[in-house]
Amino acid sequence: MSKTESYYQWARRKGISRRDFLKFCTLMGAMLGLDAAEFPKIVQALQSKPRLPVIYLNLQECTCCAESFLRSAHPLVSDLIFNMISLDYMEVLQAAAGHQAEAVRLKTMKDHPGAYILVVEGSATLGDGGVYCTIGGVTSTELLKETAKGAAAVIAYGSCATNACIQGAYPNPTQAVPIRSVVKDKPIIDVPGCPPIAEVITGTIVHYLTFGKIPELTNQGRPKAFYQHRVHDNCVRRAFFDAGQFVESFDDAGAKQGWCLYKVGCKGPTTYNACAITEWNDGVSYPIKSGHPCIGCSENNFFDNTPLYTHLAKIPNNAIGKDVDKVGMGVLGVAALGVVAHAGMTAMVKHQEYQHKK
Ligand code: SF4
Ligand code: SF3
Ligand code: F3S
Repeated sequence: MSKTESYYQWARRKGISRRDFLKFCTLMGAMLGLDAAEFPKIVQALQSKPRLPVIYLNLQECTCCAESFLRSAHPLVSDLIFNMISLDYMEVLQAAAGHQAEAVRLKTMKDHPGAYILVVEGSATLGDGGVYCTIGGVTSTELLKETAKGAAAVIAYGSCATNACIQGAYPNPTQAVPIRSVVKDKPIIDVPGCPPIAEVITGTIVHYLTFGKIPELTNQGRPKAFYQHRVHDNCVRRAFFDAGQFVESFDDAGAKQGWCLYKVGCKGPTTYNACAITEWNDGVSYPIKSGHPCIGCSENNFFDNTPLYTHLAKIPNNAIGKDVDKVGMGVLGVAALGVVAHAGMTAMVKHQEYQHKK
C-alpha cells in the first residue's frame, strides 16, 4: 500500500467489494457504540485518509495476542492492522531481521514524529536492570521508552501489557510491570485480555482515524464500548444462573445441558469484557459457550486473584433471591425434570419478583 492510498482504495485493489467495505464500517461503528448518524464519518475517513503508521513491539510475552489477531475471521479486522494500516515494524511478522529491522523502526519514528501509533504486546521488565528481556541489544524497557517518545498514542494490547499477566504473577521473578508503569507521558489505551478480542484494537484504531482522538475510556483506561459490561450481563448461560441451575462438576448432567458454570469457578460476574457480545472466531463461540468457565482474563492480576476453578466472590442471585452456594441439588433436581419444568420455575420466579415489586 502506498503512503497516499486510502484504506478504501486499498480494499478495492485487494478485491474487497464496496458492499463488504461498508459492512465493515457499519460493524466497527456498532461495536464502538456510535450513533448510526456517525457511521458515514467512518466511511468518509477510511475512504479519504492516508495510511496510519503503526509500530508493534513484542516485549515479554508469548505472542498469544498477535495470534488472536491473525486468527480473526473478518478479513478486514486483521487487514486493517496488517495491511491497510502500514504496520511498519513487528518482530513476529516482518521479513526483516536484526539491524535492518531496527532501521525500519527508527525510520518510521523519524518520518512520522508524533503521528504514529505504538501497539505494545507484552510487559516491561525491571528486575536486574531489565536483563530478562532484551531486543536488538537493549532491554525491552529501554526499547519501549525510546519508541514511545514520538508516538501519538500507545495501545497496551493484551493483559501482559496492561497488568503484566502471567509473568507478573507471584513471585514475579523478572519484576514484570504494565506499560503504563514505564510510559507516563502519552495517552495509553489498555486493551486487556489473555488474549484480547481482535475487534477491540481495530475498533480503537478506526475511532482514532475517524475522529482524530482515542475513544472514550473506562476509569481503568479501557475502551468503554468494549469493557463497560460484565461477561455475566450478556452470557449465553445467564438464564440458568437466574433459574438456579448450576453445573457442579464438569461431567454432570447440568454440564451436558449447558447450565451456568458459576460453581465451577466462572468469574463472569466480576469480569468486564465483550466476549459474550462479540464472541470469538467471527462469532462462533467464547469460553463459556464452549463449556469452560470464564477465568477473568481481562481483570488485573487474574492469575493471583483466585484459584481458576474456585469461585470466591459471593454473587447474590437476585432472581431466586438466594446465595447461590446454598442452592443445592433440591433446585437442581427440580430443574432436571427438563425444559418444561425449567420454564415453569423461571415463570414462577418472575411472578414472585413481580408480586414483590408491586
Ligand atoms: Fe455465564 Fe458465568 Fe454468569 Fe454463569 S456465572 S451466567 S456461566 S458468566
Ligand atoms: Fe500475554 Fe496473557 Fe500471552 Fe498475549 S496476555 S502475550 S500471556
Ligand atoms: Fe477471558 Fe472470560 Fe472472555 S476468560 S476470553 S474474559 S470469557
